[in-house]
Amino acid sequence: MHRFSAGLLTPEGEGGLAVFRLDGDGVPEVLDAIFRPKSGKPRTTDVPLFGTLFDGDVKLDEAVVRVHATAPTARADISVHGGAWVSGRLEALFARLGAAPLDPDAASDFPRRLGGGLLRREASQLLERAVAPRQVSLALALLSGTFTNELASIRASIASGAADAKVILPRVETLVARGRFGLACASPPTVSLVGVPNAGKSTLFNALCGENRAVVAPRAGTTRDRIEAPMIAGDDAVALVDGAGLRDASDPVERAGVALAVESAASADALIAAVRADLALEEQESTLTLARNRAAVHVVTMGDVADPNPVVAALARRGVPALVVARGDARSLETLRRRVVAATPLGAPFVTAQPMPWLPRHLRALGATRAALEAGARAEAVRELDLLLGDAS
Ligand SMILES: Nc1nc2c(ncn2[C@@H]2O[C@H](COP(=O)(O)OP(=O)(O)O)[C@@H](O)[C@H]2O)c(=O)[nH]1
Ligand SMILES: [Mg+2]
Repeated sequence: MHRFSAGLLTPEGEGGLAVFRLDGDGVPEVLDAIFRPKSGKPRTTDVPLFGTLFDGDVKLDEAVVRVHATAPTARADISVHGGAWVSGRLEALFARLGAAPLDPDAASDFPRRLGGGLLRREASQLLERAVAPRQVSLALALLSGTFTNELASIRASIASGAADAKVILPRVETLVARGRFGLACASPPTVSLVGVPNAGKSTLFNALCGENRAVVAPRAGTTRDRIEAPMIAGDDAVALVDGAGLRDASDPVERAGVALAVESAASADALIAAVRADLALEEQESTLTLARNRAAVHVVTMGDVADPNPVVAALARRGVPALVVARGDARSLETLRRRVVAATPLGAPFVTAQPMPWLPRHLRALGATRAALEAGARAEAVRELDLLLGDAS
């Protein structure tokens, strides 16, 4: 007697993603044996969980597992990367665990639930260009239908006329509120380094991205161009930007570089303000002004040249906490990376398993939906959601 059945729901070896369905009373036991959720949280129905699949001690792939709440039997969908290797290994594993082939009835809701439309294609592209685990986790959650299902459900409530706008609006607003986080997950937020010339910005830049990209030299005004490189911290990626130091430059090329740096800083999602320990704060006002009222992490550099404590204390008196980073100290660099990520929208208390918009197009459509609902224009709200869903609804 088979205690579960298993089968591939997606076309064999064709997509960037493969979805397996497990069905039957033995499913919880099988999941306990092969899946370790990253959060360590217990499985809850209908909440996609990101984690790792194991065959014994061998890691097979990262996966999103979603246990169905409404199926007649225990049922779960496992989303993994596409391609023959992972699928083949999983099929062999399920067979060894005693799986029967998946009954077509147990798979029949799949095309409707997953949707094959624009949102799905967008999520596949996100998966393809992901450089950090959080992007993979968002893409897999989206492919399992988090955002699509919530949009379809909101659309149905509006179209049926059953629910009051007062009930629907908060659901739309909840999605909008996650937008900054969603966009930052999908496309790394930018973080600009600012500071006076020779503050050690390029040294920090290279150390933070783990690459020697920016030229470091004792001559002030060395960096002029805007240089960008990915910085990975924990599960996240941000785009780190280095540029010219802030000063009144006489050289026209350097002056153009300073203007570019100020512009980069203005449009960045967060700043790293490099403050020299061996220079009075009064001589670094340009740095502090740029970072005022911004998401910023203040770093005291040159702590080996001068005692950093007076500058740290002077900053504290202005209500600005600062981190002392010694050149080449891996631990303080890692602390800095984490604080930098926390200063961007990625620091918001959301998780990728929640439905959320993650492209500007999504946010615009949700804004239009909200406006239509506020104006009592239900038909228009439905139309906006249809556009957003594309051919998925
Ligand atoms: N003693 C010391 N020198 C540093 C430190 N950080 C950078 N430097 C040196 O200071 C000079 C300017 O550094 P750089 O990173 O180019 O500064 P930037 O102009 O802000 O980009 C270079 O000669 C670096 O080697 C530090 O923490 N301590
Ligand atoms: Mg530099």
